[in-house]
Amino acid sequence: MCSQKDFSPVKASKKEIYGSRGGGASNATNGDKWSESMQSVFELALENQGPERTAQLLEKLATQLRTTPRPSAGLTTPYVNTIPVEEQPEYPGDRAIERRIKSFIRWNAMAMVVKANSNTNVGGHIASFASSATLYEVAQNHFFRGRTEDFPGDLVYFQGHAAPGMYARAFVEGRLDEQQLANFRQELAGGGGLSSYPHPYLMPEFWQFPTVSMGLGPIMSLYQARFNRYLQARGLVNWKTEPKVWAFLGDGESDEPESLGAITLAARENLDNLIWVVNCNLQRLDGPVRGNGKIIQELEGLFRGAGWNVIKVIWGTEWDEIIKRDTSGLLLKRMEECVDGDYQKYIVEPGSYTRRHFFGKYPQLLELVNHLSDEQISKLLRGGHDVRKVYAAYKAATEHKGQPTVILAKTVKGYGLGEAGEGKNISHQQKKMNEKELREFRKRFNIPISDDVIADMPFFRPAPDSVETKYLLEKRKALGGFVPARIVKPAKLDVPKLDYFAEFFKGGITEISTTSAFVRLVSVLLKHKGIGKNIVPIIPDEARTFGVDALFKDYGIYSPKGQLYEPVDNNTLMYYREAKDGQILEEGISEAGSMSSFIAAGTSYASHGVPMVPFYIYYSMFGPQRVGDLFWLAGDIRAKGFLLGATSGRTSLNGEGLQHQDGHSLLHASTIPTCLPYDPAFGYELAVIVADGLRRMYVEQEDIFYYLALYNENHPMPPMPEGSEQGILKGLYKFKPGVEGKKIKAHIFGSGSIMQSALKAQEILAEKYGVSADVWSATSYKLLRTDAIRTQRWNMMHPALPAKKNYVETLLAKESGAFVAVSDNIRTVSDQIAPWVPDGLFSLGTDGFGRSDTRARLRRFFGVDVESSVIGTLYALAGKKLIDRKVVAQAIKDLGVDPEMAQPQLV
Ligand SMILES: Cc1ncc(C[n+]2csc(CCOP(=O)(O)OP(=O)(O)O)c2C)c(N)n1
Ligand SMILES: [Mg+2]
Repeated sequence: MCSQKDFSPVKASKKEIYGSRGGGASNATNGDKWSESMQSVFELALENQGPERTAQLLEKLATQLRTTPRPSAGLTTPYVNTIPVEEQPEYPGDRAIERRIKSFIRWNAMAMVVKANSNTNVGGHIASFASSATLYEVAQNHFFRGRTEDFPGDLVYFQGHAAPGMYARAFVEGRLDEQQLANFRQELAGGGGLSSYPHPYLMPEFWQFPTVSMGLGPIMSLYQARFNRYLQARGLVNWKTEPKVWAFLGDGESDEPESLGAITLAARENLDNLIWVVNCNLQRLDGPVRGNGKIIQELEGLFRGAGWNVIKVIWGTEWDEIIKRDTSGLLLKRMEECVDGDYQKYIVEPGSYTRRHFFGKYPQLLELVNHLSDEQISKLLRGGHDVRKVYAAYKAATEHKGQPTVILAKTVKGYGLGEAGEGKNISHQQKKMNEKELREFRKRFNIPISDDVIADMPFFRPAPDSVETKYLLEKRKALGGFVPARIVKPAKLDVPKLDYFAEFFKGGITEISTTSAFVRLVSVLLKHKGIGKNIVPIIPDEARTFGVDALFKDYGIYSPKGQLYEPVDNNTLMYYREAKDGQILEEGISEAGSMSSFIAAGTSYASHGVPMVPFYIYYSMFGPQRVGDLFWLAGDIRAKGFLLGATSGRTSLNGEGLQHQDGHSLLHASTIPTCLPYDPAFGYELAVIVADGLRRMYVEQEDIFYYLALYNENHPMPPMPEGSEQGILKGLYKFKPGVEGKKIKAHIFGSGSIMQSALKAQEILAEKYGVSADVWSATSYKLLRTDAIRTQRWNMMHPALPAKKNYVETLLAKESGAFVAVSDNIRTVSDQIAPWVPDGLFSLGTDGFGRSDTRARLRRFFGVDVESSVIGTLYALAGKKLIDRKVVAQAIKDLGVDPEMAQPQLV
């Protein structure tokens, strides 16, 4: 216990404000002294004032600390590098050679964009890569590991707008040729070109992850890192070394909810296989990201609060000495009080401005830079441009255990572009450079291009036997190969044949919904010897809604921690069972997270050579409407698997109302080129579609995915009509012919639950109105349309040859009468095939906002119930003059439909 006499707090000099992080003179010993001093004050207070008063005093001090004008005080550290100089490792590479390589890459990246824009207006970005070249080059020379025989390769999410830099490197590596570079953003040009951004769909051997829609790269990388853990936990991979997942994102990109919305998951699940690098150039497209604040400090607070390891890389090596020499603490004060808007200005203005405004605010600080010229001041590097600082951060990040790491690297947008756009608000859009600017760029980066050709912006690749080429190739070889590279070794799955699903073809005695049929189908698949283990059921907190909870007990919910508690319902059949090797991904309430898991699982065949079959079942309204950009991305990234939009249909999900009742996801899904949307009415259709999907995706290796609308209305499940498989898959087949012997002929196309309206309407039409209506099951209007437009294009381009008929035309060639479609979706879904139906198609559908009521009332309101289907068919027949209009009027009366009833509002 200390006595009053013993109490002699160490006198701290101001420079110790930097603590052990300042990179200056302060060190761990001083930090210990501070800690000792505070401990002794604490003990003294306890002794003299007692615990209550001591608590009050401490609370008062803590309040003072919290109100210190610094964002998220308590969660942020001083505005200096996280890794102190003393802890900085030696740089393992040859900095001079690496700088030359980087300069060549910088030049080529700039040249390809400027060249492309000199004779076209295809756009492109220079400034993003200019700011992040060092961040990528350090990783390329020392960290990114390529795929080898026994290592799957690190998975790298490159910032989309930095793509020219990745092409430029691949060119210097000898992987791309001049022609490809010259055709940047001109993919349809002769000889082939390069896609604007990372698109595996367009460059399937190069890019792995689409990232340019901001926010998607970050969230996908996070779920990818988690999926890697899932694969390991389930014993599906056996990696000697675990791959890292790297994601590079912009500081502006951090504004996207997808970027930050799931970061707690990474900490909760201890994803130390995940490293994010935020390129903090302080700018986004229009201007500063946080002109009036500090994006680095704001992000540090957020990530630290979320449980991440945060490494700030703010100042370059030249600053070390200046920081060290500041004994007043004023330099840190100045660094902290300047906002990002100020820092941007220091880049654009000459060194004299920085001297006057930054250092000059406190005259003492001027002394720190008296020995530097204005020019030297203007060249004081930010940390993200200093390979030694970046290397230190990457090394620490790759070695860090137990937490994901985020590196916040401060850079300059458009670094090296000088007058043409360095640090300017317009720099994001900059894609032209005049000859003077090109010369300056060449001089600054020492590019060996002569005066007479500089205006043509030739690409520059060092000779194969040059020091630079040898160095660069050796580095990549040592790290396992080139990155990015998408290497797919086709691996077939032993998928079940159609007869495995025999139980679905027999029909059922009890009435069930297609959702229940699906849950049964998945449980059957999970038991399959060939692919059971490859199935990944994904669910966002709706398992009990759809009956997926039946799988909890047998398959378990994946949790890296297992189950640390006894579940409240462990005496029930469907208890909430979490397990370290659980097969189900229960994502909580996050459709974006669930889609990211779907994508990670659906691309596992490419990322890891381990094909997985995701079945993501969710509330259909919260599918493409909610996270449509991720659906679109699933196409780009060549994901495989099944998306199940359950509780589909504007009127089948009764009671839930406007924000739940979905009548348009099928249309959304139809817009994705590699998505096959289906609207099955019966269990056997579901089985045929899933069986064929498994074959196409996992045996034939087609890069496609499925969207299936599922309904929650129970109805009879009939046996499969013989020979209907092909029709089911193509999108239309005759399910139940109308009664024979009637003069008037009609056809009703039904889908999903509303097939029941069509079937009952068929009976009424025959009994009361003398109409024989065939009922067809329309399983996919999109696929019918795709077939039709393909045929149409062929016919248009081959006018001299006999015209081909599309599937719809062929199927309906011998049919006559009126054609009517009825579904629980907006009419545009069925109208997709109208041009090819003989004499047109009359669609009934659920256009308009849903509302809460019973199915019966909703279906009457929207006009898709039995009665409306009868009236619609008669009306279509009257339109073709096959019956008299009076019959329609009579039917409206007979069937008790109020012609003046309220209508869904449509504007
Ligand atoms: C979802 C989405 N919204 C908008 C854009 C358009 N956009 C392209 S780049 C950009 C600014 C990016 O700023 P930042 O993330 O800071 O990247 P930097 O180029 O500064 O590295 C914007 C808004 C986009 N690509 N994606
Ligand atoms: Mg930025």
